[in-house]
Amino acid sequence: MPDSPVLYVLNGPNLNLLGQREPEVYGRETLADVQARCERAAGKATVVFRQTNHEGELIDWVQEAAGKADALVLNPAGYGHTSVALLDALRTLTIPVVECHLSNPAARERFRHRSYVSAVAAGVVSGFGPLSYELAVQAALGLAQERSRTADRSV
Ligand code: DHK
Repeated sequence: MPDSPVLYVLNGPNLNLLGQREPEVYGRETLADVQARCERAAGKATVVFRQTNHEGELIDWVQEAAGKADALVLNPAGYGHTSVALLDALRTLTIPVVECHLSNPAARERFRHRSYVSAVAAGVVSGFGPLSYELAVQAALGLAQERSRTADRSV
């Protein structure tokens, strides 16, 4: 891993509405606030932080991350519960993927209990509001660092 690793933080549909959308579930912070938290938590790492409402665009970014990122934090939002195509894209990655949710889907409606992303994620952080993102960033960078140490040892 380079001195300044690159971390992709990708966000799925409706997360652009954070702060206004169901604040009792998702809180009052905006996506810009969450981005600032991620950048703070990432320290010297470069954070590429994006949001889209479009499944194909999210998949394009996952594919882009394969060549450019050392780790990925993903809040797939609703697509996590539905998208086999997103799962297939994630399966092509060799970098660590950390799934992240503001709410705790396991404590919500049944249809939110299944996550296609969890099948390929190194781990899941959920239920801590915007703090979930900070924890996910720390975990993703920690995993990337361990991975590069292991790779160094094998040469
Ligand atoms: C965000 C969403 O938009 C929902 O579709 C997921 C997730 C939960 C979150 O908690 O961040 O079910």
